[in-house]
Amino acid sequence: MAEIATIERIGQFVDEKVTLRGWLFNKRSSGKIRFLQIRDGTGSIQAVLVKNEVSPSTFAVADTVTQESSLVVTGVVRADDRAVGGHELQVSDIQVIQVAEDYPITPKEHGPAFLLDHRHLWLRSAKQHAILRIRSHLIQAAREYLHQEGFVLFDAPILTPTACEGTSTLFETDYFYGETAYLSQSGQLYAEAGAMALGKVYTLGPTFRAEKSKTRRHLTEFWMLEPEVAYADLQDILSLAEELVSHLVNSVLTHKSEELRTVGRDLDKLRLVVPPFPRITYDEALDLLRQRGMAMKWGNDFGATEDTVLSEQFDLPVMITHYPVQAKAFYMKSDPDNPNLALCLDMLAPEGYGEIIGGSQREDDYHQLLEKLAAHRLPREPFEWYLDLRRYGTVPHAGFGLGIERTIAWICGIKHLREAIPFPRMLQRIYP
Ligand code: NSS
Repeated sequence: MAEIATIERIGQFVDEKVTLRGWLFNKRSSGKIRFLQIRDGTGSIQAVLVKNEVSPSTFAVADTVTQESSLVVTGVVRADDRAVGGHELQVSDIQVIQVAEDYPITPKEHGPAFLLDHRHLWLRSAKQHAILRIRSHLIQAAREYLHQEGFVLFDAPILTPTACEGTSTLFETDYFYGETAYLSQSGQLYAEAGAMALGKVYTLGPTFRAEKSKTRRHLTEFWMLEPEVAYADLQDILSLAEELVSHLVNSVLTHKSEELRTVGRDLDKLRLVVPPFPRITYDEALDLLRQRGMAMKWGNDFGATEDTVLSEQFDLPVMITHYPVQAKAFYMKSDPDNPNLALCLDMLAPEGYGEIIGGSQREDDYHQLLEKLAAHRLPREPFEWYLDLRRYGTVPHAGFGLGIERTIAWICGIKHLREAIPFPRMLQRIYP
């Protein structure tokens, strides 16, 4: 019996006989040789069958087997510089588990709607496979980084009684006894309770926004990483944000360079992502926009167009601080030097990718927070627990949320968020 190997680790088995368990990706033939491109989830490899070296029945399999048929292939691993990945498998035996029906996704071009309808199969394509491996690595790297920095994982609820990021994008559902529950827009408010209990915490989970916008940057279900720190101010989390983001980029560059090449990313652009990141205020950003002929009234938040233009001005992610309070959420602390400004930050990824982080120092004063709730027309009662955090040992604290899919889209250089999550949920899509 040959040892069961994975393509990822095939280099450890040069000149040894191994068994690979996978699927047929592609095939071609040339005279008395058959080339099967096999993928096994960890990578892909070319398996070579030579007519005189295998049994006639094994050789015949190569001619009948179809794209995405499941196969168990045994052979000797050969190092070969010309082969993709540097290795080939010289096949001695093939066991067909299932001959696949006509596979809908062929090597020819397909439109996005077709691919999204077949997302459950599209995941197997080389580019999608690479993006999802980068996603897995990025989340792992974020967890490890925060763990090393002394953060405690703190899981926030998904079903909540209140809004966090405004009432216009809430998904509503009936709860028991006539109550209404909302799908969480952000774990932040709960992370604040966590920070008061544990000091430094983070949440990582799915969040929901009933966004009616049909843009390439909006999902209705997306994942957010939210660190929250007690005894921290805006400056502290600006530093945390740039350290975290540069660590993530560097970690993907180090460990997932092959995948980045598969998605066609310009690695040199990513290598530039080293702190310090440029920091500008909202007013300075407004000036930059005006210089580029984009008239914007002071007081409004930047939209996708403004974010794109701003982020094209920098090679590094840029952090924009001190937005007008009226443009931002109720929980943000106002700047004591200018109460019209919020102590907040947005981080915009370069190359036109736009916002990947939103965060702030939090309003820690009980009376100020009451006023802010009223100004945003939010009811007081469901926020009583949140007000308690200001009644019992309130301290300055701050945090931010990093959008996982936006960060992946930027790092992978893909235009649309729908490829950065296994099953995207968008305005007009909940299938498959
Ligand atoms: O709305 S945010 O700007 N901020 C918050 O939710 C804070 N409560 C986070 C915090 O301070 N703990 O969203 C944060 C990030 C934003 O920068 C995007 O990267 C991402 O979450 N985000 C989204 N990604 C995909 N689709 C949608 N609709 C979306 N909305 C925000």
